[in-house]
Amino acid sequence: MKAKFSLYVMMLALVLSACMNGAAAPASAPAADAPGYQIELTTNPNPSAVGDSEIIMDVKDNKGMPVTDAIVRLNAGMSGGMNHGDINGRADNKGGGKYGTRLKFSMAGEWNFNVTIERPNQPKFNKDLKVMVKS
Ligand SMILES: [Cu+2]
Repeated sequence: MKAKFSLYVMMLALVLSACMNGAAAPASAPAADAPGYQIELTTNPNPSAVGDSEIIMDVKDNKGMPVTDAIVRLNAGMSGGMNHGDINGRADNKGGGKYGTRLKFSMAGEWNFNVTIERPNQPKFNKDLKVMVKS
């Protein structure tokens, strides 16, 4: 009985540490000389809900002008490091500074989007954005 219990605790600890490893993956901070970008992330449906969702990112430069020549990549996961599989990839350039992709929210709660912006002759820019997903 006691042995069984401690085995259970050990397994739980393993699962938890697996989650923590995910959380510890550092969201790289933007380089000091990186240009500022404004990224407005919206979902469709809005408010966000569990299930398939469209993700739209409206990217503007630090003067408020639409950024149309970027490669925008996303890495999405639940805050707190729960593992829901790899959700990452390149968003489609929809024109006019809008970039979009689709994904499936598998669980309600806070999700983190790590957004990377790459442009010709510009330092890579990286930002975390939070989305609250309802059940
Ligand atoms: Cu979760």
